Amino acid sequence: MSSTTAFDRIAIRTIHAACPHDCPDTCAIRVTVEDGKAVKVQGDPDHPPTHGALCTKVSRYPERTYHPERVLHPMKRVGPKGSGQFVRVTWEEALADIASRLKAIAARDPEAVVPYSYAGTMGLLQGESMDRRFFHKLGASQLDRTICSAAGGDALAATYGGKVGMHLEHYADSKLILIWGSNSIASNLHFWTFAQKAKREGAKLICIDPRKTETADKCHQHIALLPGTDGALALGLMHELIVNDWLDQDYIDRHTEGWPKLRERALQWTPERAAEVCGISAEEVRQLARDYATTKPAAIRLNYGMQRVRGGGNAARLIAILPCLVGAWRHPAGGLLLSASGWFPRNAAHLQHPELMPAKRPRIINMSTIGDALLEDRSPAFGPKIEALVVYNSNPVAVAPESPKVVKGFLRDDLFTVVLEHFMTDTADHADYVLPATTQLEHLDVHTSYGHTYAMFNEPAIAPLGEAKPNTQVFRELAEYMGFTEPCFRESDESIARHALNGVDFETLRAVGWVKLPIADAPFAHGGFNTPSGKCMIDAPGLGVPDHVPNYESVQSSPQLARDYPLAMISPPARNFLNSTFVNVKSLRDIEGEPLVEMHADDASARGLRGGEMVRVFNQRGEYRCRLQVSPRARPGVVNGLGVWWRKLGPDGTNVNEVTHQQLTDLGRGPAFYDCLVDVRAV
Ligand SMILES: Nc1nc2c(c(=O)[nH]1)N[C@H]1C(S)=C(S)[C@@H](COP(=O)(O)OP(=O)(O)OC[C@H]3O[C@@H](n4cnc5c(=O)[nH]c(N)nc54)[C@H](O)[C@@H]3O)O[C@H]1N2
Ligand SMILES: Nc1nc2c(c(=O)[nH]1)N[C@H]1C(S)=C(S)[C@@H](COP(=O)(O)OP(=O)(O)OC[C@H]3O[C@@H](n4cnc5c(=O)[nH]c(N)nc54)[C@H](O)[C@@H]3O)O[C@H]1N2
Ligand code: SF4
Ligand SMILES: [Mo]
Repeated sequence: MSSTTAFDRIAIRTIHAACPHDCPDTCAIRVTVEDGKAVKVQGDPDHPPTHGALCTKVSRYPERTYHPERVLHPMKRVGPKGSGQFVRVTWEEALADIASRLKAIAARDPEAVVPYSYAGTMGLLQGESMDRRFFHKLGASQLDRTICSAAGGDALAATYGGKVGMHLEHYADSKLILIWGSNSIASNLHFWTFAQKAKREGAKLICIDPRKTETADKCHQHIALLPGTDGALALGLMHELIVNDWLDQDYIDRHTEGWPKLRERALQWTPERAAEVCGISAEEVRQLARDYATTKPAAIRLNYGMQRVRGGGNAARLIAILPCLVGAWRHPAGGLLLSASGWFPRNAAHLQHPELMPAKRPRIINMSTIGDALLEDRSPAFGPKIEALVVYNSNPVAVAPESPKVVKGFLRDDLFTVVLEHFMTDTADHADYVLPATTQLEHLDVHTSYGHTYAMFNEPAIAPLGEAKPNTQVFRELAEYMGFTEPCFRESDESIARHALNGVDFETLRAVGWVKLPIADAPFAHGGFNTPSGKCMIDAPGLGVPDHVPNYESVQSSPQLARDYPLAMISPPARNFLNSTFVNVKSLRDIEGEPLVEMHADDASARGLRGGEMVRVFNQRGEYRCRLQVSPRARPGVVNGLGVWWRKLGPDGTNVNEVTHQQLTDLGRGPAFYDCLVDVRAV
């Protein structure tokens, strides 16, 4: 690791960094450091996909890093669970006690220990290296990291053989772009720049989203379908491609498998039928099909917003098949992008050392049902009761579905909880130990991206603040306290970084800050998908052909529930937060204002609501309070509860996940956050 003195010798320097957040863009950053202090972060204008612009959130990174409430030393709980009362302790005291508690639990059953982490940082080092080695060696339960993208990810794997798709830059040359389940201006800003270029060159932009987002405002057309009906829309489009003879039969014959079976199914989805399910007009389905079939090159930017429902996997498969049916892949500016992460040659064997795991593989706990899991007793089906939880890079008390159960689990007195954090989040409040973590400015890392195809390097810009340590260092030291003697527990961050990606020249990566992966401009122009046959699998082994699957909570699946709670609620990200990160940065929180729910004027007047008042959003699981905004951004029948606020910063100490549920998606066992019925009343 770099030392403080090395930084201090030079008064002003600029350092290559990469944005660590769970955002498709993975921006290249230049950090200006003056006398050991980071004074400015700027986008790096030389980085082709992100070209020198940072979003508002990350422009405030120094404000977040030097925030007066940063956790800067280890802390031990003294008050009751969840009270947030802690005292300062030394690292030695904290690590020795944590190790002895984990040893005692592991001696009974190591599977009673569960790691809980997600993409607070997407770095390969701070997110999936020493930590994984540690839990593998311990024999702890494995964590299935499903909370964001599992349904769509598995859909891409089944269809294309991996999370692969178009190059970001080529969207600039598309003539039609379907922005599908994505609020790009908020969550994928650098894609939007390329879409704008295309628009200036005459491309048509169509947004498919239940919410009239700021992105929808700037597209030529907005199709406001009901949540969880994207599969029906895709089938309706296929119907039109077939009956109008708009298929690229040559591409289908050469590069796909299983079309005849899906063709039969699609023929049953007339525009009228699809339109009724989607809550749109048949003419919208017909026109969209005509645009998609007759404009070339046509590109789809799919995002994870559309797969957080019961049928999210099937819907993503159906949409991923569309570019094959019209031969859109033949052109570099045609095709689809949901995630590019599968293009990166991650060296998981070196990063994670899976061979450290016991021969009998430990059980797998699904992070999306952590509420239920924490409340389970030992049983033959479940295994041991969870006795210890080590949380890092995640804030489950705020972000996991059905928080009444998550909170109850975290409040268990017989649960030992360690949280590695920058701040006292809702989750950290429930810890037995809070350990101070470094931010991206303070540690070294290597990054992949899910929105572009450049490997990225992050050089530490400043020395760790206070007593903060990188996640890698915490697990390195904890391994020593546990008595783990394998040499991999002594490997330095720099050495891990050198081995993190196969076939990417480390010296270039470090010197330039990024390396572009060698991927063909039109990667599937001649087939060559990542599947065993090289074909796009319309009929995927073990899954059959995809179909529309209605939401768990819908008129079709649960008519009584739909009478009791007639509003479908989605809870997409707020523009100025990143999931629950940045909610405590005042300048950004001031822009967002306060937790709110958007509702269409008709739904409001039917409930005697005028807008501006405090309301209860409720269902059979719970209720939370927030401000009502009567807004044209909401379509009739759907309410939008924005952002993942910190519970303790909400008006009643809860947030939107108070009402979401833990039922899982059809593929990937992910959460169905946007498959949720509620009603709303004045407080
Ligand atoms: N500013 C900001 N940027 C972010 C994030 C953030 O919190 N804030 N989150 C990051 C994360 S974790 C991720 S996973 C990525 C991707 O993040 P996503 O969660 O995909 O983010 P959005 O682009 O907002 O896309 C969600 C959009 O899908 C819409 N939607 C909801 N239900 C449906 C549906 O059933 N069908 C369709 N067609 N649309 C639906 C929502 O109204 C919303 O506009 O973005 C990342 N970027
Ligand atoms: N209702 C509803 N719920 C949702 C969503 C939704 O759209 N609606 N979106 C879902 C999605 S897409 C996702 S991805 C999840 C995201 O959920 P999480 O992965 O939990 O993401 P964040 O809320 O951003 O919390 C990340 C935490 O990691 C910490 N962190 C960052 N860097 C580091 C580091 O280097 N070391 C350590 N130790 N900690 C660090 C940050 O301080 C932050 O508190 O939320 C999901 N929850
Ligand atoms: S959050 Fe996204 S847009 Fe903002 S700086 Fe990071 S990668 Fe770029
Ligand atoms: Mo996510």
